This record gives sequence, structure tokens and C-alpha cells, in this order.
Amino acid sequence: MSPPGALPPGLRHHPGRLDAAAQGALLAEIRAATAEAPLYRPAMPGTGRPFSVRMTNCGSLGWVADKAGYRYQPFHPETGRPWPAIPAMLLDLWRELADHPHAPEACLVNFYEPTARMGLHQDKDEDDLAAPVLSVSLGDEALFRFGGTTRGGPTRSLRLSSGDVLVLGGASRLVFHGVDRIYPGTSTLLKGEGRINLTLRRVTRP
Ligand code: MD3
Ligand code: FE
Repeated sequence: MSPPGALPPGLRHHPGRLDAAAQGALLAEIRAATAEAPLYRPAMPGTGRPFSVRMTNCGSLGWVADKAGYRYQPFHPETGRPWPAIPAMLLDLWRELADHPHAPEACLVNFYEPTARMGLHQDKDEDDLAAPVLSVSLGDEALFRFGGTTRGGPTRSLRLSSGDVLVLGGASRLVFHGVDRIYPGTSTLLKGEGRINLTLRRVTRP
């Protein structure tokens, strides 16, 4: 899975940080949010090739991708409505684990079917790169891969399970990372197969 040794500075893994009850409560909040702001399939800028991951957001700003580019905007690209609020449980988790004085503005919701992937990329569409990104995994396990801050260097993998939380800040904020595969049938949290990942981010400089 991952070679022995400490994780890089700024990357914190909290395995099983949310117990089954907390995962269920959070999932109910996310289902309510996706009822207001449905999952949609973003497209690659330029080519318009569809993502294998479906997405939506909560918060005052949401990350979107379409033929025109990647950006944060305050409304859903298909309904035109504002994103629903970030669930209070997630704001609490940020206060506990992010070690950052300003609240997150965006919660990107990624839904992976068993065949969905996310290629190696950096998250750098945020103006505030001093704030960490906090990620929560729900549902089937995933093979998460990360490297360094330049493309093409060595990478390591971590298997993420439902209830795990990752915090990526400091020297890890700009590492290349992606999701190589989903392991269907490894969780009973969702009704069917698949994985949900939530990422909390600060977008603007306070
Ligand atoms: C490392 N999501 O939405 S979460 C993304 O599992 C994204 O859905 C993946 O990469 C997923 O952009 C990985 C873990 C994660 C999130 C943000 C990061 C790792 C990160 C930002 C910087 C470095
Ligand atoms: Fe990312």
C-alpha cells in the first residue's frame, strides 16, 4: 500500500475519525444537500471530456469545471441556485482538525461510481493557499495516491476508508494527488456501491 515511514509534513491521516453513527448523520446531511444541489458531471476545460466523478458543492462558493475552465462560483451550474450551506458537523470537524483560524467557504462533494477515477493534479484554484484542505471519505474504500509538488516524481498510496479524514496543509498543500481506484463492496454505508469524498476549502483570502 504505502512504504513505511512517516507521512510528509503537513499531511495528517485520521483513520476512522467518524464512527458509524457520525458517518450516517453526515450522509443524511449530504443527501439533503444533493436534493437541493444535484450531482452533475463536470467537463474538462478545452476538450469538454466528461469527468468520471460526479460533483456538487455546499458553501458560499463551489468548485466547478466546464469547457470554459475551472473556477469557484456561488451558484450551481445547472440549476443556477445558490449552493446549500455547509453542514454544521463539517464546520465542527474543521475547527477541531484544520488548525486554521478562518472557516471554510467551499465543500466540494465528489461521487465515485466503482469505475470512476481522479487523475493526478494539484489543487491551486484557491486564492488562499495558506489554509489546509480537509477531506472526509464515506462509502467504499479508495486508493489515494500522492507525490511531491512537481509532476513526475515518486508517489505513495494510501487506502482510504469510510470515516477517514485527511488534512493537507503546509508543505503538503500543493502536492500532486489523485484517486486510482475504488474498491466496490467494501462499505455498507451507501445504498449501493460507490464512494463520496467531501473536501472543505478556504477559497478567498480573509
Ligand atoms: C492533497 N479529491 O477534490 S481528497 C479533489 O478523494 C480531490 O475525491 C480526492 O483531490 C478525492 O480535488 C482526494 C484528498 C485531498 C484533497 C485535497 C488535497 C488531497 C489533497 C489538496 C492538496 C493536496
Ligand atoms: Fe484535489
